[in-house]
Amino acid sequence: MKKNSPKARPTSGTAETHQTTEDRAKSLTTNQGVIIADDQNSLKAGTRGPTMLEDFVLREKITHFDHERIPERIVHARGSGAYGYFQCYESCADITKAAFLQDPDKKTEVFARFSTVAGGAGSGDLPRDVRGFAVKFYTSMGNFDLVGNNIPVFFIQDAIKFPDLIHSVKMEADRGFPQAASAHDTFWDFISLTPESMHIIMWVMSDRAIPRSLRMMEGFGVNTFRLINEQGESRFVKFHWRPKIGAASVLWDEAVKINGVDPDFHRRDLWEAIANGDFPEWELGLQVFDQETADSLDFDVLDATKLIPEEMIPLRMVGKMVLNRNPDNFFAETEQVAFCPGNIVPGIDFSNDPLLQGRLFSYIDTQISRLGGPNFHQIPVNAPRCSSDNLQRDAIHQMQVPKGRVNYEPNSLDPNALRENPAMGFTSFPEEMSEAKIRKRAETFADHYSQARLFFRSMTEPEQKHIVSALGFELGKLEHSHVRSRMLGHLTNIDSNLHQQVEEALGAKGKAEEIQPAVPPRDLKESPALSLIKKAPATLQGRKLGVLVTDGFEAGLLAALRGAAKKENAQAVVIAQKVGGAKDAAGKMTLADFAISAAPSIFFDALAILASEEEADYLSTQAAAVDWVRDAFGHLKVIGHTAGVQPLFDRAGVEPDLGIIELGDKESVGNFIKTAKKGRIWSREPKLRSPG
Ligand code: HDE
Repeated sequence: MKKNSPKARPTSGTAETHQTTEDRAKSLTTNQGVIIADDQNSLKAGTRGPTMLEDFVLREKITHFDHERIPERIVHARGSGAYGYFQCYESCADITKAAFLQDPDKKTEVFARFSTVAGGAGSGDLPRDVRGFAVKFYTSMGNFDLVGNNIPVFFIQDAIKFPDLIHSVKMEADRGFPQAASAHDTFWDFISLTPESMHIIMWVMSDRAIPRSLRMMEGFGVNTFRLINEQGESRFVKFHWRPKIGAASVLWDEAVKINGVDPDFHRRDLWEAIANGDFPEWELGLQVFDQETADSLDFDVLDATKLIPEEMIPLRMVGKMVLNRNPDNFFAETEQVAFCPGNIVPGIDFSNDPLLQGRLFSYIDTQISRLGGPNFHQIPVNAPRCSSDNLQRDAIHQMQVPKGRVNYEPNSLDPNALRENPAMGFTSFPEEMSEAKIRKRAETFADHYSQARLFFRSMTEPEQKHIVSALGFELGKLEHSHVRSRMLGHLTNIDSNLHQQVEEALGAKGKAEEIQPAVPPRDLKESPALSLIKKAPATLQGRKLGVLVTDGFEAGLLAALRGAAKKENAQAVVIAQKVGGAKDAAGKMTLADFAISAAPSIFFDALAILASEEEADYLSTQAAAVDWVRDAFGHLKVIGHTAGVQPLFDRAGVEPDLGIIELGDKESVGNFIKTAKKGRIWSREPKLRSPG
């Protein structure tokens, strides 16, 4: 065994770190394979002289570094990804011949990437924004990319408006701000002139746009697709992902603070969950319907600003996706993954949704400039796992060495040449077409308010209040009052209650511009499935419990909390004033996971304070501890506490309610966990926060 020294070897008394090896295979080399003897010093004319141009080791290293970045995605630049598998529950042969939906014993590898839309690659994880939810299925019949979002509808109906939408939401053209934020004039100017966006505006102003975790997001294919079975029968389909541990969001005040303290909050959470073996899981649900049903709906299924309420067409749960492997290299995999809604497999086909049709062109085109040429499918994360070969040749970044003379077809020189396969190959559904070639929006796309109203009215009261607050914040930031007035006009068409509350929040009574709807909005039957709160499961699974301990705390209580959290598949995190830990009542030291300054209560779903009376008094004089408790209370979290914390609670403005639970015996721990499983104490909110 040759020697490999990880230790520092100072040279000539100047103390730069040299870690050396005698093993050829473990040696640093240039890209040409030349072994590097010294990676700490460039070649100079004398120790204090100028650097020599001939230093190919230095020049190669710096040149490569200079080109390390590739153009970031124009949208969805900030993302986090992971590998896993998809497994169907039963054969779906009745509706599709897609290979990955046939055999429940078979696992299909997947790569999923979640993203924000508007911010750059280095922006924070918690802006108010739509989240991308893209999944690449490496199926035995080719790659299928389900490139969706965490919101089931979109801003626009026709792809031709996408560049305008994105220009309006991105940093304003002259000033270069705001980054990753919709609260500015150009966005609302565009939106207020685009009535079709009103439905998604309700969604992005709701808590859906500030998810608690990427693991707690629903996903949607948004556009309508087709499923085709072996008999060639076609049905329409809407794709849905449902997180096994339930969907959940943070509050706006939390989002703002999390973005400051830990801009990687979502990325870290996904990475750590997978690294800890707590694999995130989603179920795939299909809304399947035939042409006749599509014709009977009072909206157009080709219009991506509309959803089909689950109460109308229930989801058929067909399988699950488990993410169980972090990428080895962020750039090579998460950055270079190239999704394309045009990547479909036999058994799936497109609809004529004009948004989808435009997307089919856009993604390949963008990958060519982002990844430098048309061979991006050869990058390992993008390569199909089944055999794939054709006669496309050459081009920049060609990694393969195709053999032989025949690079055309038909041909007769090569007896083993690749051939068409009509029986197994992809064929498009032969939909009849007979209309005029025309640049015109379908009249069936004209109802822009009914589903916006449906969404708002299907929310619980706290959810409605959050929509009002968000609109108050966003519209309150506008410099141009005519844009605000125009938006208020749209809100009148959505719901008069909503409109009044936002007017109130803005102090803009009577300022709404009159907006004539193209089609008068209708009252639709409420859809409880649209509300996160109404369907939130009582669970702590995948959640975090923050336990603040001081010197003199009861070790038994901490053990009971840890045990209870484990039983619920939650993580208990110990926080002390100092990261060195705290001594329990018996004088034994318990290590802390974090000091209080590094673990504000915004990181946790429920909190417990285990303090001796004396130390609780002291905590009440410490701003970090007071903020910790004030935020926990303000964010409506369940707080367990030992006796004697009243001075701390007084300073933090904590008032007793059903979420403030004294901890002492085992039963109290059980009660604390049971209450925490229900989530936030919504009844506390009206006392603390009004939408304005
Ligand atoms: Fe995208 N979108 N999009 N989009 N989209 C891109 O492709 C585009 C739309 C979505 O993690 C780009 O590779 C057009 C709807 C996700 O890598 C680009 C239109 C939905 C991702 C593009 C839409 C999406 C993208 C930028 C309107 C939900 C990130 C980088 C017609 C169903 C994928 C890239 C990843 C990325 C174009 C609308 C989802 C420019 C033209 C609707 C999740 O090609």
